[in-house]
Amino acid sequence: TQPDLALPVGTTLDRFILSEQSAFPFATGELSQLLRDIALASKIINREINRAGLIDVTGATGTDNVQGESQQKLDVIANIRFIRALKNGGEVCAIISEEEDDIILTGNPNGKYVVAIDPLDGSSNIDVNVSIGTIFSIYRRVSPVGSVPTLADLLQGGRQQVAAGYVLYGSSTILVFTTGQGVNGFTLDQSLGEYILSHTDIKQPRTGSIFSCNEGNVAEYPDKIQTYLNTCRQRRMTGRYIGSLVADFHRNLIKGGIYLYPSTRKSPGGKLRLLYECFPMAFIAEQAGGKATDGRQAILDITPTDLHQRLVLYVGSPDLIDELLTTI
Ligand code: AHM
Ligand code: MG
Repeated sequence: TQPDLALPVGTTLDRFILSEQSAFPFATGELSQLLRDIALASKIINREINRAGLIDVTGATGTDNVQGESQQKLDVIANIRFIRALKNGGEVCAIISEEEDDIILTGNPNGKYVVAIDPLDGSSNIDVNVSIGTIFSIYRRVSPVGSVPTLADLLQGGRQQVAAGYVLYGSSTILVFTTGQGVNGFTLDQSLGEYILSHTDIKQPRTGSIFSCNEGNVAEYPDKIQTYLNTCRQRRMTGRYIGSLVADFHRNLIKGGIYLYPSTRKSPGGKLRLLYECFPMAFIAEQAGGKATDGRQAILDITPTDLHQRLVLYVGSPDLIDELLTTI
């Protein structure tokens, strides 16, 4: 049967995923299950974030937290939760997480997929009730199913992503993802515990009036970037910077704008991580009509060499990125 590609606002995430899957007659449903696993883990994290101030107070919820683990920082809890969900799900053979140095083998050598994840991004905002996020990227493994996964499975390059997304734990919680057929957003209805389609086929405005960067670092940015930022100010564009990539990206995706994380003295090659920050955001941006570049080439065309490689990132509305590229 023909899939219903234009599902209405109000559709549940599960129904949406099933519908996308039916567009591929030979799909086994494993990717669908994987997306559902990530969604479930994110709901658990969402719950933990919402009462973060309480779990941190020793004794307020008992000495152990809900996972039966001693009280731990939220980013560690998020890491544990996502890895557990991906291990239990069975579809994933290997994971790279911002929180761990090496590839994590899930113990499912028959899993067809590998995942790169930043379980809780925006660490400086975690303890102060400001928006934070989860970022994920999914690849089909290149090593034979049943064998031990290798580095090559995770270093395939951004164009090989089969899906990517983020969860923004903000004034409401929203899951935004793409499987290469456009970008859709699902707002968490807390009373139902369900993600509900709220933003269909998201398109980034061609241009916009927002620029986002850490202004405290401006003196360290390359001269040409400083020149570009001066132009933004002269035009009276709006400066907005949360310091959580997911939140800054999401706002600019919806309203139109540009996000910049240039090189600084502390991070000469850029700060953001290629595998679980830049690649997934670049995939989503391109699917929404936006652009992502390091100033030299499209982020998705960069060949990764290292699991935790860092990169300069400029991402946003296509006209603003084009203009930046003519300046630098
Ligand atoms: P993190 O992964 O340690 O949280 O760092 C990534 C974050 C991004 O969310 C955000 O865009 C950036 O770092 C902010 O960096 P800065 O505080 O240098 O402006
Ligand atoms: Mg991060």
